[in-house]
Amino acid sequence: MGKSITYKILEKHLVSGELIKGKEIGIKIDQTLTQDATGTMAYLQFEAMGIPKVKTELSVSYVDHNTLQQGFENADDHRYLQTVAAKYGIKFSRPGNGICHQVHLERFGVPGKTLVGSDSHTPTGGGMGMIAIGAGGIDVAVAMGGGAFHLVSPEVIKVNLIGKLRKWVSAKDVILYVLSIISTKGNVNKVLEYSGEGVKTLSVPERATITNMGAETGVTTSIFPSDEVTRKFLQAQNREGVWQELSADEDAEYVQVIDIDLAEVEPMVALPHSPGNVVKVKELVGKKVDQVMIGSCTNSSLRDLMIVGKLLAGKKVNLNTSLGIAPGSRQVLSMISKNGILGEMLDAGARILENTCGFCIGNGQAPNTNAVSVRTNNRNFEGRSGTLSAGIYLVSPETAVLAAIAGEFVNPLAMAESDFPKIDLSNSFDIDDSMVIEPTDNPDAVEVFRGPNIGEPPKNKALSNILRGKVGIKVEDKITTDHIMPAGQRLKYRSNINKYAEFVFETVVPEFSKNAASLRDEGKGVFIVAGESYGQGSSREHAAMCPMYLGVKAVFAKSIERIHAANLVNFGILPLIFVNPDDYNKIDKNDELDIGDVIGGIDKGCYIDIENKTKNTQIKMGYSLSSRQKEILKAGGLLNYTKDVKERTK
Ligand code: MIC
Ligand code: SF4
Repeated sequence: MGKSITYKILEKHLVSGELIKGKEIGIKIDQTLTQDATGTMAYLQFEAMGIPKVKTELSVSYVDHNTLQQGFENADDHRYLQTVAAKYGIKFSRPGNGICHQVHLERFGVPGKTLVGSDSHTPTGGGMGMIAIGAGGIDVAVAMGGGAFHLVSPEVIKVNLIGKLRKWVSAKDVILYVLSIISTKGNVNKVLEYSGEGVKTLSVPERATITNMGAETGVTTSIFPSDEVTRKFLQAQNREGVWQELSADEDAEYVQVIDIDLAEVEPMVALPHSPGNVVKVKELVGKKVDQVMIGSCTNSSLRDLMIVGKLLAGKKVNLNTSLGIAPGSRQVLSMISKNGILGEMLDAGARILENTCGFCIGNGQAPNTNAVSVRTNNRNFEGRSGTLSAGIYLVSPETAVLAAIAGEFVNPLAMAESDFPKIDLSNSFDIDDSMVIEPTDNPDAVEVFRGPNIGEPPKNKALSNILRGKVGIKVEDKITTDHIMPAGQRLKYRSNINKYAEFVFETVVPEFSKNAASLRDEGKGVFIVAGESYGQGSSREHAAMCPMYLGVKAVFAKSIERIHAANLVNFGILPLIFVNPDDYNKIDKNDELDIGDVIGGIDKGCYIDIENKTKNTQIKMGYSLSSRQKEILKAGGLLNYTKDVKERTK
């Protein structure tokens, strides 16, 4: 049996375990990336490991999430990140250089290499044939220290692309279409591998739009072959030397094949409040639009902004609609400023925003009450935009810009084919890496800057054999990490766990944090009860770290998403799954629970019994943990475990 691209790369990087579907493996990581909102904790944890210099081929620290700098906190974090990068051998991409995934694709990605990033959209790199995986900051810290990254050997789904997209339909519509087929649930430990003759009709940034938003399906990652198109992209970035061809064997093994005829794909839109609520744009034609935001790591490449600018040329933004545009990188911004496209945008009445995550993470541009906000980013979770009552609609740049001009949804396919702009994506990009600071040759001379916003990573104790406590919260299906640990205005506390923990479940049950902290102070455990797909969305380990700090000991859910489940283990919280999903109905908020012989339960097999003292019932919980994860849990988290291993191997 032949091999998929995924398995070829994994095999080359395998350092532990067997590459057999469903089994845990450890792989060597060539590159890492962090962004500022997750990076501060990742580097604090890296420092705590006591390793003098990163051991990867390349590690880059980006600042792109928190750049509003209201108050001293963000700027303090940036200084910390800059100095820690200089000291430990990490490149530092300064605020203003662009969004991590876009810049990494342009300047650092290498086909065939492995990348882990402390951001769930790290799979953007799959657009150029990398195995690029999002993870919690501490997993990235371990990888920087030369440790393996652990994952379950995935099931690979082939997405066979046939034909060519019509004019007015673009990569975003393809990934929204994929989401309409496989949804946001049930795709844990899978990889989407694209293939077929349609692949060569898509440029690298278009492929990256598709792999980027693959994150919303819950797969481990998505990957495209590396071909002539990839070579040309790298050549235009003056990096042709790192190119290598990558393709799957003819008879490669896949668990499923999804055929997509690109010529049949229509403009799609994800309705509020989930990227999986996908319908065709034509169903919304005429719906009034209050705000349009174009940008984010999904759709902010030169290609996307050139199309947007050309469509705006000579037109005006509708008077009842606000249009904001945030280019993805300084390279894109600089190029559109030189070729006149930026001027077209301004003349049309667009508001030009900084080339960062910005609106995508709720950092500014909150829409009006009950707004219809049409955006090109990848997530439309309730409240993430900063306005709880607003509905966010995720679309392609083409659909977005037409809505901004008309003030309502327009079906791009109703436009004449000949009106679709012709763009020249010249063969070379403007290259200027002067906003990437190289690490120093003299690390001893660097003093790491720690402003008052930089706290210590919280510590946990080894797991107790008996857990007693109360259910602190009971939530339903599809609770995202944005529900657990809000970003937006709260982002600036990412480096200060003590403070940030005050906002756990802020938009769901505002008093959760206070109540949990009092239970913790009384010496009682706190439990979370959840439905399906708990912890969807971002990789933010704060959604595990802050609950741990508040005394959360276990999550009982119908299912838990991959990155969040790994983060829970990394912070010593038991991720338990209802063996019988109906048992979800047998536990309520404030119920007193007892779990006896936890350690025995973990060691023995795959079940733990919990006793609901309030209802006088027993519930069977299951788990799927590797032996390594069991040891991490027993140690009280990955930091303790890593220290223990270091001690033992001294
Ligand atoms: C997101 O898109 O949700 C984020 C903000 O980029 C997160 C990371 C974070 O919470 O800092 C992600 O995708 O992992
Ligand atoms: Fe930034 Fe949004 Fe991309 Fe997350 S999804 S990295 S917040 S642009």
